[in-house]
Amino acid sequence: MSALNKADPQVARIVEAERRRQSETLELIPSENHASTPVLEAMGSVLTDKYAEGSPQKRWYSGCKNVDDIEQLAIDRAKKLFGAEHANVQPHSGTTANLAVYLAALTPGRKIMGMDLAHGGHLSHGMAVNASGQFYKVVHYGVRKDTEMLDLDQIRQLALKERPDLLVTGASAYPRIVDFEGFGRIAREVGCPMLADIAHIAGLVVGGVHPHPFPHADFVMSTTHKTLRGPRGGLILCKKQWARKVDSAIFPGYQGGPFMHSIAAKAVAFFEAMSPQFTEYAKMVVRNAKTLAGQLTELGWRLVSGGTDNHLMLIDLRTRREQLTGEKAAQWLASAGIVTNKNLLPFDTRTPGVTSGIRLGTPALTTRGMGEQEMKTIAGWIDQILKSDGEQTLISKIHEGVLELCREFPVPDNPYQTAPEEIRHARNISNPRCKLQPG
Ligand code: DSN
Repeated sequence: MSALNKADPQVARIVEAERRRQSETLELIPSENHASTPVLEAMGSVLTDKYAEGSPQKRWYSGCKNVDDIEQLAIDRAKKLFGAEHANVQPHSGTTANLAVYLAALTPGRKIMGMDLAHGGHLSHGMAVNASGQFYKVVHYGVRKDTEMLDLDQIRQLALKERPDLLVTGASAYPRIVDFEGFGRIAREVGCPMLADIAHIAGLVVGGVHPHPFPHADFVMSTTHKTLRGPRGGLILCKKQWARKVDSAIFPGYQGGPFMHSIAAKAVAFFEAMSPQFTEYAKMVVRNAKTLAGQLTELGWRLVSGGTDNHLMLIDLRTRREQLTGEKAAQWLASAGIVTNKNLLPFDTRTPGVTSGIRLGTPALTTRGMGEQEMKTIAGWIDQILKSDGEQTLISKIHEGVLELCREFPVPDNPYQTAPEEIRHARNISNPRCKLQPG
């Protein structure tokens, strides 16, 4: 950052402040992670200078030889990593990727059926305030009130009644396995294509700790920066017959010039995710989440659906203190350096700005090399802060502990060299970079 420091110290200072904030806090927002330095280097490269509307070998502008090479490499790696027939690596974000799939699969006014945001779905699954809810008819499914889990029989009944033109699966706040095979059966029975949104769980899917959406889904979309630990961005994978429609939905449908620097960084992240270390990382993310969830439960906190199968969990704050809101809880935890987000619970009676829950996840802490012992410590801190009604002396004391833990587990330059001790041991990873061969 020395050039930036010299040229624009004002910006450099803010970037440095964010680097520090990340290194001195415990990041428990389940959609956040720490990308490796190789990913960051690709993001910060000269590829940002190039316009490249179109796709490899089919561009509108000259001078695309190198960006053709990088995009083709990213496409090939994405297809290999996810076992996909076709990949488009250009989406700028997950929401854009979802909208592009709708544009590819549907004409405006057709019907999508997706999970309600209030039950853990996503804005782009048909919320009225999102373009998806304005251009398409929408029917939402949710979780059962008694189990707080998806019930495929109920979803099937709704799908048979509503006859959607696209069935959308996947979530942003659902702590359980999504049964893509079961959803695929429903889509086939209804006679519509299926989209699996794996933005949250992509890293778990490629790490083999969540069932794969292929071959059940016609379209799979993801972000690249959550459990996949790449650069901020999106990705669409699909069956061959949808390839042309998906590509033209992205360009010229929704986007102009692709971000070639991001595409290069996606290529790096796909390469990293093919490594055995990444598989171990994905396993550890889930193991850590189960430990954190188990400990919170033991301490008396009710978790939505009773626990987790993936990287995230939702604490029902009302179980211990009726008046406690997600808004307050997240503020108290943040003052101790524990970063979470307020989140609606299924059937929540509070507003989205207040909420009765907080959402926690383990991808970023696992990248720092933390393991089960640290999860137990953090669960204890969360419990103490929430029970104390945000008592300041306690928060300050816990903040000291948080800083100490952060120093013990720094944000790694290259997470492939800082796997948890037990993983390093099990795999005898001395120089993981040497083991990474382009796939
Ligand atoms: N903002 C993302 C999340 O936190 O889950 C979803 O887009």
